[in-house]
Order: sequence, then structure tokens, then C-alpha cells
Amino acid sequence: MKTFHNPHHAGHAGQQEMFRGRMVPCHEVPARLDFVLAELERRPLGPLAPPTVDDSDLGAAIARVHDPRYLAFLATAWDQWVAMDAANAQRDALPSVWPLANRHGFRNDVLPRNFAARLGLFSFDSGSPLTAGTWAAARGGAACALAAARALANGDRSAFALSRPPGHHAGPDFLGGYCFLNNAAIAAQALREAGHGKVAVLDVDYHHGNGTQTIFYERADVFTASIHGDPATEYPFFLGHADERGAGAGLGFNLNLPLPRGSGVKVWRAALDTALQAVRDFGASALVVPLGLDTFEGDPISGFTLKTGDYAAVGAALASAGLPTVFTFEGGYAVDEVGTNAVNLLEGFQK
Ligand code: Q9C
Ligand code: ZN
Repeated sequence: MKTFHNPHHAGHAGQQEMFRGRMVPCHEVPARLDFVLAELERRPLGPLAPPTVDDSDLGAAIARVHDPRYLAFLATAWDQWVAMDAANAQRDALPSVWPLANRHGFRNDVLPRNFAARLGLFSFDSGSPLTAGTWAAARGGAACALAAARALANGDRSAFALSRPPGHHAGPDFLGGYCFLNNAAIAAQALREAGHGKVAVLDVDYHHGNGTQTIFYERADVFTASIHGDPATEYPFFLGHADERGAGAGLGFNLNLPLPRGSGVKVWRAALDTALQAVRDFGASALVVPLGLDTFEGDPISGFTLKTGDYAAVGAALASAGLPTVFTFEGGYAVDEVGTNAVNLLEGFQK
């Protein structure tokens, strides 16, 4: 399988995230991707290259998934932050005020003139620092996703969009969970436009793929499934419950499989079988896998107990769907092991 890696990823390097009233060092660090690249050099799965997609193609692919008002904000957010106060050039931008959109009469239809308010309008947590290089890095990730979808359109069986920041928590008009542009959704939409009538997204990150779910919630042409820590106790808390099944034309085309914190490989694999059966029943002709490795027992912010030796079989199970597949790199914060775990899974898929 071809891997498209993002040459701009390291430009996005947050210093600290807000966690329970304290600022703590960011978990989502550039070294994560470097470890995956290093492992891919040790155990090649195929060609490794930066994406080559045309700028206007890329802009169009991103705009198919994200709202214009959000994209206009994100593209210049850093400049707006520094314009607010020149000293901000030394600090990451983090939100601290939110509109509780659609609740208690708080409005999200009037764009505030204050940047801090705009940042809150488009964010759902204070753990996702926006930095000088965030937009270029996020755009580079979208390019990887688009290139991976195009590789499938050209007959490849699979492709890996290796980028950070991750994407699956980013929605049509919001960032959060370390995510800014939803790479998996961009790949799924590009596959639709390349002629796949039905595309499935099977999210295996520890955290519910709330952004992807929201993007496709009312659509019947993209089936979204996610296996994750139960939002009753786990981030992102406010979405990812089993009773969210889609709405309108999309009713029945979203599947959430929340599992209790502490779940091990046996329970997790059973959920994977359920999700794969649902993908088969849906009749997808292409698959996107938001690949988070934070299901690993050693992950510092997550609560499942999968082991390094489990991932090859997970890859093989995903391959059993028999579908052309795009993988997008998502979470996984046990930095020393994330490369081994990712490549174990992808090698298992490819065997
Ligand atoms: N300070 C992804 O895995 N914060 N995002 C958890 C730790 C948010 C995870 C608390 C976790 C987001 C792509
Ligand atoms: Zn995650």
C-alpha cells in the first residue's frame, strides 16, 4: 500500500492543553508521526511519498466536507490571533468561552468581532491548541487523504494517509480533540465522487468519531461506525451513545459501539465483528478506517487494553471486508509504540 505523508505536520506543534483546570504538555506531538515513518522505513508496506494534489482540487475537496464560514476562520485564525495582541505570536491560541450553541438561546449565527469569541464559536474543547503552522499542517493532511482516495480510484487496494494533526473529531464547522480538518470524511467524500455509490467509515480510535458522525449523520450514502470508550465516562462525552443511529435520510446509517473503559481485546474484537457485519450489510464498495492506536494498553489518555501483538489480527479482520480501503492516522499517544502498533495493523491488513 502507498503511504502519503504530510511534510507540513511538524509545523503544528502545540505547547500545552487544558486538562482539568491545569495546563499540561500536549499529547498530540510531532514525534508521533516520526515514529510511524521510522517503522515504515524499517518494515516497508510500499511507496512512501508526500501527496501531490492540485491546490484547487484540494480546496474543493475540503469544502465538500467543511462549512465556508469555518474554513474562512481557520485559514486565517493564526493571523487573527496575532492581530489581537502582538505578544500572542509566542502563545498558542486556545478557546475559553463557548456559545452552548442551540441551548438557552445562545446564538451561533452572529459572527463575533472578538477573535477569542470566534475561536470558541468554532471549538468544542480547550485541549486543541491552534499554532502558527496549524492551517498548513491540517491542509497537508487533507491532501494526504485526497491522494489516498485517488490512489484507490486508480486501482490500488489500499492507501495510508499518514498525517497529523488528526481529523476524526473535526466536524462541519468545529475543531476539537486535537483535530481541525476531518481527513477521513474528506477521503470518504472523495471516494463517493470517484464513483463509489456507498462508502463506509469504520472508526477504530479509542475516542468516538464525533466529527465524522456529525458530517454524515443525515446521509444514506456514507455509513459511519465507531468502536470507542463509552461517552458516559470517556471523551468526547457528548456524542457516541448507542442510540445515535442517524437522522432523516441517514436514519439507520450510523452505528455506535461504545465499550466500557477497561475493555480488552476479546470484547473489542467482538465489536469489530459487529461493525464489519454492518459494513457488509450496508453494501459499501469502499472503506475508510480512521486509524487510532490509542486502544493500546499503554496509551496515557485512554482505557482499553489491546496489546502490540493484537494489532496484526485487527488488520487481517479489516482486510476480510474485501474492500478497497483508505486508512487515516488518528490518535495514539504512547509515542514509543505508536509506530510498531500502526505498522503491525497495516501489515496484518496487507498479508
Ligand atoms: N488531556 C484523538 O485521539 N483530551 N483525540 C483528553 C487529556 C482529548 C483525543 C484529556 C482527547 C482527544 C484524535
Ligand atoms: Zn483518540
